[in-house]
Amino acid sequence: MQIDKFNPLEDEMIQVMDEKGEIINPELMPELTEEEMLHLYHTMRKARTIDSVALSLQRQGRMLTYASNLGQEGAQVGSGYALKETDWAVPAFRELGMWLIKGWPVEKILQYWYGSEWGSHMGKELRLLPISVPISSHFQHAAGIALASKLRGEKDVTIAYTGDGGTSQGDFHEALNFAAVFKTPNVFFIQNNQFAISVPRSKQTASKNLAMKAIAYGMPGIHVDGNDIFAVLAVTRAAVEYARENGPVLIEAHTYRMGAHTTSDDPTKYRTDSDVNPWKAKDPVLRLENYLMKKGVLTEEDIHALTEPLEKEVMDAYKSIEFSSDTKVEEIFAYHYEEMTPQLQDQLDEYQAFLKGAESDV
Ligand SMILES: Cc1ncc(C[n+]2csc(CCOP(=O)(O)OP(=O)(O)O)c2C)c(N)n1
Repeated sequence: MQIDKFNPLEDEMIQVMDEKGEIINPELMPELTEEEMLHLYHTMRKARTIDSVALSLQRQGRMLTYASNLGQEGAQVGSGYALKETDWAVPAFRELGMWLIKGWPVEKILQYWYGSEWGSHMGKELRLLPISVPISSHFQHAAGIALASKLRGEKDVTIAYTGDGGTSQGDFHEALNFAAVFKTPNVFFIQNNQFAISVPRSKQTASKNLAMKAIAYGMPGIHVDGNDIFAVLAVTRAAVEYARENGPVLIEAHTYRMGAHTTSDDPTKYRTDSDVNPWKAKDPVLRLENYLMKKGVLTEEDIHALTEPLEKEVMDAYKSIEFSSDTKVEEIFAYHYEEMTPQLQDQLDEYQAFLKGAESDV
């Protein structure tokens, strides 16, 4: 696929597989063995299982706030699978499928949402940055990491994720501008799930699509069906290879957040069943399931047989970290920089002085 030939102004969206799992664009079908396809399917099912277990634990009061990924697994797993092991990934907070592909262990993911700082200690070798809740601020980090890779001649690509809401943030535009000027090896990946909490995509921008933002910065922009894992993989693979040699690419993956924004949100306040229902037929997991069943590599029995072991795996992972939240406040200051910045040191000193004061008050 020639990534720089796509014209986002024409408002087309790249698809490989339709809603019934039929391949409609065979020339774009990514090269994958059957084993790899089953691995992608398994990872999407694992993501879905983590979501449902975490929601249930949160409702039982055993988990803090949780952000659901339901319906976005195709965009997450497909894009993550396009990366080489040494490529960097810089997520927002709704990238579960990509985290699994990158190798962030299930127990660590659950530990993060459980509220323990230790969940974010994923080790340097994964080349995965911790969750970033401040919207799009991490786009600046992604541009910086890619510039560093380029200056060191390492040929690694840095992919950064945000939602449609994140594209309204100044950091998003600054990072894209910087990356295009310095031709950094970045892929900027927007999961357009149609909402930023209750604010619909139509209130973020008057542009026809988000991919066309790339044109103003001077980089290729591609619009892809985010619920079609083959299309997402094909587009992201091509974008990653383009970025490795030439400079940044912007991808908009068109998807839908089927669940609530987080466990503190009630989406019935701002959307109805008739908004959500049409997206059920576009479900990325069902779509891949249909394809694999037609191909004869997956049966109804296989599909059901996965449910219990996955639930057990996720629940066991959770039990291994439940009650592990003994983070000391000092650890929060110590982790993010190799050497603590003067500002952080000031804050830590203030905190320790406060503790001393509190002790002497007793
Ligand atoms: C800088 C900043 N402003 C506001 C918020 C509060 N906030 C948390 S999530 C969110 C919406 C994000 O929407 P989007 O980027 O579309 O991602 P999605 O949640 O849909 O995955 C907002 C406004 C924040 N975390 N950071």
